[in-house]
Order: sequence, then C-alpha cells, then structure tokens
Amino acid sequence: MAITRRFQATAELGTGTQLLEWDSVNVVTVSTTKFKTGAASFTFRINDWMRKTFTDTAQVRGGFHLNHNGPTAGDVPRLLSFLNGGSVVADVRWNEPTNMIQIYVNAVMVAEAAPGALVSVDTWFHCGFDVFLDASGWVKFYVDGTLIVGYEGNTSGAGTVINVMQIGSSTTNQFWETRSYADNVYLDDSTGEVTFAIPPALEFLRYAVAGNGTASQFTGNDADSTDNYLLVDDFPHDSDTTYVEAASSGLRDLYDTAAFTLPAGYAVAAVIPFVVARKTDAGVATTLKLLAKNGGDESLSAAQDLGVSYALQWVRNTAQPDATAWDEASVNAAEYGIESAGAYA
Ligand SMILES: [Ca+2]
Ligand SMILES: [Ca+2]
Ligand SMILES: [Ca+2]
Repeated sequence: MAITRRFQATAELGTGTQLLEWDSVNVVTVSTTKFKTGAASFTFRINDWMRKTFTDTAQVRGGFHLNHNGPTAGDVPRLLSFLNGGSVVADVRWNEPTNMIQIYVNAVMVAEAAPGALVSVDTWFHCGFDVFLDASGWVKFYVDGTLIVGYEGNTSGAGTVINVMQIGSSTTNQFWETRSYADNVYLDDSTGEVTFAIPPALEFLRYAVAGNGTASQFTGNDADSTDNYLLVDDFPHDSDTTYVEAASSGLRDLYDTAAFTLPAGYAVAAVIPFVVARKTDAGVATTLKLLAKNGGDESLSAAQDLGVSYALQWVRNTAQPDATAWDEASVNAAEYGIESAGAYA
C-alpha cells in the first residue's frame, strides 16, 4: 500500500488572505470565526475556490472538514474538483433544484444520490474522497465515513492524470450560499492501492517552537546564534523582520516545541515539521532539510528546493526517528529543526 502525502492545509499558518498552503485561490480567506481544529479555517462563498497543484497521479484519496450554508437556490455549485492542468476531470456537485449530490466525470454526470445528513447547515462534516482515473476506475464521495455517492466504471476518457485539487465552485453563476468553511484538508497519492477506501478524518494541531534545542548554528537577524527560537516562532511569519540564516551547508538549528497534549480518542498519525523559508540568490541551488531528533535517533528529510520568495516546506514523519510509533511522550521528547543544504554562493 503506497500512500504518499501530497499536501495538507490547516489554515493555522496565516491570517486574512495569507494562504501559504494553497497555490492559488479566488477570494478565499482565513476565518477565525469557525474552525474544526485549532483556531482557524478557510472560508469561501459564491464561486470562490482554492487550488493545490501536485505531482501527476492517477489516484488520490483524502478529505476535509466542511461547514456549509448550502447551495444557492436554483444553482448547482461544485464542491470538490480534480483537474489535469486547467481541465476538470472529475468533480462533485450539489444540485439544489433536485437536492442531489452528483458525480461528474469529464463534465458528464455519472452518478447521483440524496445528500443525507449533509443537508444540515452550520454543521461540521468530514467529506472524504477516493478518485481513480482508469478504464476500471472510480469516484467515491463519503460524509462522516459513509458513502454518499459513488461511481465505478471508465473514468479515463480524458486520460489518467490528476494534478490539481480544488475546493469550491469556479463555475459561473453556480454559487454557494454565504458562507462555507473548510478545515483539515489533506490529499494522499494512493497509487498502488488495490481498491478504494474510506479516508480517515484527520485533524492537524499546530505547535510553535518554544525553546532552544541541542543545536543552534544558524545566525539570527540579531547577529548571534543565541535563542534563535524567538526569531522563528511567529504566525503568520513576519517575512524578513525576524529570521535565522545560514551561509553554508550542513548547519543545524534544533528547537523545542510547546507541550503537546494528545486529545482523548485520538492517535498520532504523523509529526510534520514545517518551515517557511527562502533563499537569497535565484541562481544558486540552495536547499533545506527538515529534521526530527529524539535522543540519538534522527530523521533527516530529503533536500527541499527553495525559491527566492517565502514558501512552506515540510516533511511527514509517520514514525519516530527510531521507527517506533509516535505517542504523546515521544512527540514531546523529540526536538525539531532544520539543516542547511545544497549550494551557497
Ligand atoms: Ca484549522
Ligand atoms: Ca539571538
Ligand atoms: Ca520570524
């Protein structure tokens, strides 16, 4: 079973229109009024949308939490779409006049069913999806772990490439009522799975760095390497105001985090160190690695390419550095950080 996380989005990293987790959006903003997890969600209305581009794949699986006020009377807005470049290859719509949730493949409706519990407004639901473009493919849409509507058949009429996920409706005059909210969005490339499965309702808790770790080799904007964590604990990030910087590869900064409390009834699926980073010279192949360290064991990510504009870098550790499962104690015992890599001018 090959599951590769392509992205997750929590709305916890920015405010207002600072939406680091998406490639492009139309009008979507961060809401601190309603949220499923943490203190923020993404809010959209009318024909607003948010999009993420990822590596080509034929199959995706994932989910998100949704709080909606329904489709506008007389409209058929898209809720969830998968695209190959600019072309929608599969999507889920809500037909308000017939009150049906509909699956479209290459712009042709292939299945529909009543929305069930999803009709309730101002309620948090978990929406799950499993989509496979193949001559024997499928599109499945789940709500709170129950299949609402699904199609099995030839989904490969426009090829077998999915590389964009969209939440929200980009269809002209097919609107959502003001307003809807999405939280805890994730998408896995599940190529190699033998069949569809109900996606788990993952939730993402954000923890800021809150103390020094066992390495402090980057240089702060305050020109020293003391208490570097104070420069990188800001949400949203403050761009070039406070930061740490490396001028050569192989330097490490490690940090402690605020105390993690595992909510009752949950298990730790993964720990995802992340950083907002950039390089200073577009012509130099400067990279960055993400690090999780627990005692003498460590997990060092592959080198991640940087651009000259700040962007999110992350790695998903599904086990501790010693390969055993995470629990509350080990998440707290570990330290997390960065290692400079690649070329420096
Ligand atoms: Ca959130
Ligand atoms: Ca300092
Ligand atoms: Ca900062």
